[in-house]
Amino acid sequence: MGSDDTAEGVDKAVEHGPAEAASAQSDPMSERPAVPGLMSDTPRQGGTGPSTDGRWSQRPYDHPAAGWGAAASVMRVLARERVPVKGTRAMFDMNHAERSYDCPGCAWPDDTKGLKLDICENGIKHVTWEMTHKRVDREFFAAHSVSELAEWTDFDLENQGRLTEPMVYDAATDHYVPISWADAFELVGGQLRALDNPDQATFYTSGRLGNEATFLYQLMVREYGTNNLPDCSNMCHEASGRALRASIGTGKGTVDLHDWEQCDALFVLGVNAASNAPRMLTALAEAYDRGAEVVHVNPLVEAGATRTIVPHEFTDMARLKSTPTSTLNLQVRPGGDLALIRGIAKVVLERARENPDVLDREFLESSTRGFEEYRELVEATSWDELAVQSGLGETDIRRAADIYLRAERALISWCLGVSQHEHGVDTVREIVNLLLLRGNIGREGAGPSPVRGHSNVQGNRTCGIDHRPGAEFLDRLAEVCRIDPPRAHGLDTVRSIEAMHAGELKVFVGMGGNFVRAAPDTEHTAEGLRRCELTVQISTKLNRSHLVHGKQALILPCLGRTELDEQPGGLQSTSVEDAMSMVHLSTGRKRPASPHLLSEPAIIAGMARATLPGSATPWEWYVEDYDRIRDVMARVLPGFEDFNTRVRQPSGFRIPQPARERTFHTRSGRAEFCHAELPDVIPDSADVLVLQTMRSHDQWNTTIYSNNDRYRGVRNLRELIFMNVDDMRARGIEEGTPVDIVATSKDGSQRSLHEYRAISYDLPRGSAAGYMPEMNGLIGAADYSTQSDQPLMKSVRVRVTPSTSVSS
Ligand SMILES: Nc1nc2c(c(=O)[nH]1)N[C@H]1C(S)=C(S)[C@@H](COP(=O)(O)OP(=O)(O)OC[C@H]3O[C@@H](n4cnc5c(=O)[nH]c(N)nc54)[C@H](O)[C@@H]3O)O[C@H]1N2
Ligand SMILES: Nc1nc2c(c(=O)[nH]1)N[C@H]1C(S)=C(S)[C@@H](COP(=O)(O)OP(=O)(O)OC[C@H]3O[C@@H](n4cnc5c(=O)[nH]c(N)nc54)[C@H](O)[C@@H]3O)O[C@H]1N2
Ligand SMILES: [Mo]
Repeated sequence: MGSDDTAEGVDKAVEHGPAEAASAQSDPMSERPAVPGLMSDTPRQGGTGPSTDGRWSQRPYDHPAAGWGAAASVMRVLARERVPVKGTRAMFDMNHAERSYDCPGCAWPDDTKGLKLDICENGIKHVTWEMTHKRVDREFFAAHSVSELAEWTDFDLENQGRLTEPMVYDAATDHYVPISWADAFELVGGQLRALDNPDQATFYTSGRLGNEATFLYQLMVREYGTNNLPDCSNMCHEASGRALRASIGTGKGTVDLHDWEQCDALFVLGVNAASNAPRMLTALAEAYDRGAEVVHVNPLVEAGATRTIVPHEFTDMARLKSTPTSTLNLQVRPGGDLALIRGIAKVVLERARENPDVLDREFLESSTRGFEEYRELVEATSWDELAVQSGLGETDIRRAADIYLRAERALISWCLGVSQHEHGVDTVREIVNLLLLRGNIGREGAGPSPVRGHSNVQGNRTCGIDHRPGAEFLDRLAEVCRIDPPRAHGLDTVRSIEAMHAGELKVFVGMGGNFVRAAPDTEHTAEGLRRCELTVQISTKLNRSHLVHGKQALILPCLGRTELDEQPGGLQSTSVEDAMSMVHLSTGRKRPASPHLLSEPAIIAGMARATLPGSATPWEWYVEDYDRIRDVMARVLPGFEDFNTRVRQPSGFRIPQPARERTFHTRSGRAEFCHAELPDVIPDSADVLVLQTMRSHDQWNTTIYSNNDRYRGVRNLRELIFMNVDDMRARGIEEGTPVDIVATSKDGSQRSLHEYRAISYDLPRGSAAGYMPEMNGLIGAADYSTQSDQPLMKSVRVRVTPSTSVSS
């Protein structure tokens, strides 16, 4: 089960010692708190990737992104999942053929021209991971106790294949044993009915859930009586949503792919496009080719920020022809984006003193509020401050400003590098401030463009997964669905974990995802889940969250997006919304992994009926034909009118985006300038580094495909920390040697990881980087943004020292 993926570019690598070298010492684990759910008997604390005794190596990657390395990696994955033929067909079906399914990977929109093969390496990996022929059945669970499985790596858990039937935890034997669907629903319903009040249960959503299931899920939860609807978005783009809502009256970006094709300047902040939104590479290369300027803002120069081989241009691949994807790379300090953007605004305002037409004065006057105050704030901010806080020199900021000013149409996009910080909301609002200055919103080729994560995370929010629902939405839900939804705000991800510890939560339902691994403070989250009376996981594959469970626990296996969903009304499709607000249908094409699987809507309906026996909602009738769910959604959700007809148009339909038409649904009816103070993002002590936790190229959030990170030149290693070489020297750390990492939380508590490999990397002094989810254990429960309640996954304050327990 070892890692069989080979990293491109490692042939010239200096090979370091085997990974075990660091672990061959007297047992340092004994003095450490055990990290629940991780491999307890081995010093390899991560325990997420495949076990390996292969040698690890790292060398800079100097090839263009995508290309044949990507193609070769895909072929290996297809072979591993034993689906070469179907896998190949699957990738041609995906996103394109009539009645096909939407890529369950990222939320980047499809190429609506429909002429090209809009697929990517990681999307294919993702689909084949779901399509595997391997199965986790009752014999598997009979053979392995939960305690035994808890010692397995996360890779090995998921690598067993697809779950096949509902299972319930049997405490007497410490095994999961089969349970009928009816009994499983009754167990959920019985527990929920028995709670003192509905707020003692929480209902998590991962961003994979289709819109129809989403709508039913939130309906069930609200009819039951709570708004406890935490979701992965609480860890992802919550900040973006809140900022955009405050600034322009809608929680989404305003642009679509056409705008990406029209802009003259494109700013890409905090995105690792080559790994996490590979289809964006095409847009970047096309932009460059037609003469648009592309600015990448990132502490790391990621692979997609230099050159790419356009993934679907097979002739380019054959000729190894690459296209540049950038005109300027700015290696900002972590959290320094706000200072950079303010610096650009400062130059814009400076120029406007000479030439007032630099500003879109008419737009500023007619459609915005708070401009003069913003001007004063920016002018009062010194270049020294901006330079220190951004980590960039004035010259670089001016270069970026020149690009912004030269552009008739500018588009700014961002992802987690912006949102997962203390000042994520202020930073996104500053991005909007800058756009407003030159009227770069609500016209072709211009606007804000958050790059969403999960394929339907945006649709989930649109369709009601929101722990802070608006009154208007609740009123319509009440009227159309004839329920009395609760009005008080519910719990998000961070607060759900708190409530578990306070004994206020008894039931956790996870609609997809891998909560214990995705959430911060792994040990603390695990303990919270263990305190629950019941944990329910609706999943496709076995993961850590099945093994870190409540007193009672259920695994409810569901159909994946690639699979045929047959109901009495015929073959069903579900709809999804991409990062640019396009809603379209997705229809599975493959025979289900097991005849005992139910669709997510069917599982929700089953739980709802058992929980709400007297409910007037026609749960079973909805599930017979999803058109019926869409008809109700059309009446509740603005922009979904005539849903069933419009979603069947060839590329679906776009949800109206008032801000795109320069209609701002803010209280003032205008776009609002934000006047945030420039945050101080520099730690007090020079000893402290700001650590970001990110994805490797070969993982999907908590799903690890291999221990390689091709574009960062890493092979066979995940327990690493990338550091600036001068920071290493200052701490007496040699290249590739083991280090201990101690994080200090906002509340003063400390968490640590031991024997991680220090790797020198081109990143700003004072910063460091490593992989999630291994490093989630460093992020304290108290470490979330007060602006967004998002865990601070991109700014963990750490001290790094050579490992004490190792004789070098
Ligand atoms: N293959 C694959 N695709 C995915 C995912 C996956 O795991 N695998 N996950 C999906 C999900 S849910 C999401 S949300 C997205 C995540 O997509 P990304 O946001 O690309 O995810 P990360 O790997 O966390 O990378 C964060 C990036 O931000 C940069 N960064 C860190 N701190 C800062 C900062 O302070 N300022 C700036 N400007 N940049 C910074 C990092 O160097 C890195 O390039 O991808 C989605 N797509
Ligand atoms: N330190 C740190 N932590 C992070 C982040 C970070 O950057 N740093 N990123 C955060 C972000 S942006 C996100 S979005 C979260 C991700 O958090 P989650 O969404 O909770 O995690 P995933 O790893 O995407 O979930 C994978 C599991 O989903 C299940 N699954 C897959 N497909 C389906 C399906 O079709 N239906 C159902 N019901 N289940 C399915 C499988 O069982 C699989 O094991 O992690 C967050 N955690
Ligand atoms: Mo995400």
